[in-house]
Amino acid sequence: MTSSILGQIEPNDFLQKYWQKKPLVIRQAFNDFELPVEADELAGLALDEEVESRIIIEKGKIPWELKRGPFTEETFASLPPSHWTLLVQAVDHWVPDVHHILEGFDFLPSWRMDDIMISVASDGGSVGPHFDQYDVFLIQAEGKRHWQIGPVYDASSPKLEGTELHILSEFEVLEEHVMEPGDILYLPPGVGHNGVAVGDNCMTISVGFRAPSHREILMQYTDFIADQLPDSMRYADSDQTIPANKGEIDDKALDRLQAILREHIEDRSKLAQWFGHQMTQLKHEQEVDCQFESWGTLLEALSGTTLAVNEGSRLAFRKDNEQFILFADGCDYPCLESVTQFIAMDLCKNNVLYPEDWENQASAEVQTLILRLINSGSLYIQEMY
Ligand SMILES: [Mn+2]
Repeated sequence: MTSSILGQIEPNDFLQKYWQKKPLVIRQAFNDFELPVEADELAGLALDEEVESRIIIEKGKIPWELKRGPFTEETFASLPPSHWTLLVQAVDHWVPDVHHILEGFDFLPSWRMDDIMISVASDGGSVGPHFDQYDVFLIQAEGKRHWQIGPVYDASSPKLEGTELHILSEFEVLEEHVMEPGDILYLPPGVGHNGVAVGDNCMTISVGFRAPSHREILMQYTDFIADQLPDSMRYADSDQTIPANKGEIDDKALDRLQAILREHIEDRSKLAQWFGHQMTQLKHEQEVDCQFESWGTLLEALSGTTLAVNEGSRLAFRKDNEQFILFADGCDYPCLESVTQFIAMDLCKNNVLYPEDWENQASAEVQTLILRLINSGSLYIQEMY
């Protein structure tokens, strides 16, 4: 499943006509779609306390009852015969085959991608008509789902009372589609949608995209900047003249304030640093297989292996005239040499390194980079196949 998930559609066409603009149904998007995870395996994950999961029962103790995992065998045994949905978050972190689905999304920046959520529903199962704040590709993996698609909704749209879920109380249906295994529905942010399982074993894989809100961008970036500033840097007005009225906040005062704001906001290298950290930040603690004290000890362990990016890891890089930084799981790795930069870009693109990348006398910088990425859990040693 390494080709694009857009099927017959050219990625360029998709970006111009549909991305963030309008819904799209892609029939049989994969050449030969294989189920990347079994429903039983998802139920198993929902028993694990490290995994975030939910069950939604339409006719539960209350309408649209929401239960939060981890669950037990008894939870599943006590479910009604129909109209329930199990949702498991970040399945790509736990199941490598699910992670590989992301490879089909090479036409978008990887740092825009969020974790993969998978839902399994019994006949009639649904989470109700709603909208999301982000773009989502809904891949039908098993069974059938009947989708109703509506117009764009927002925070002011009326919601159903008496449930924790955000369900639209008024939902207008503009389009309807029945999705079968291998079909994909793309929805831009805000588009109302309602998917109802047709028959049991309805599995839908949802690939969502991260988009920080303006609020988050402003708050987090200014926090990041503010943490680096000494208290001694102050509003200064050595050019002050006698005010016409001592109570007036004049244009010059605002100019001085704007100059301060601009000075910090226009620092693109700081902006890149903050954004790289932010977009590669992990939601789950990384498991580190083994630590190596030196390149020598690592090299022994590397014989006959490749190095793979951890399925839970997030990588990105930023290069401009002044610097090259690799970001991995919220850490930054400045790369000065072109060979190190090449390795960093290769990792971002292909998620794997081969022996030729470190054999033949890797430079000290390459050695340090690989060693640090392994010791922090961003890379792991993979048996050669
Ligand atoms: Mn949704």
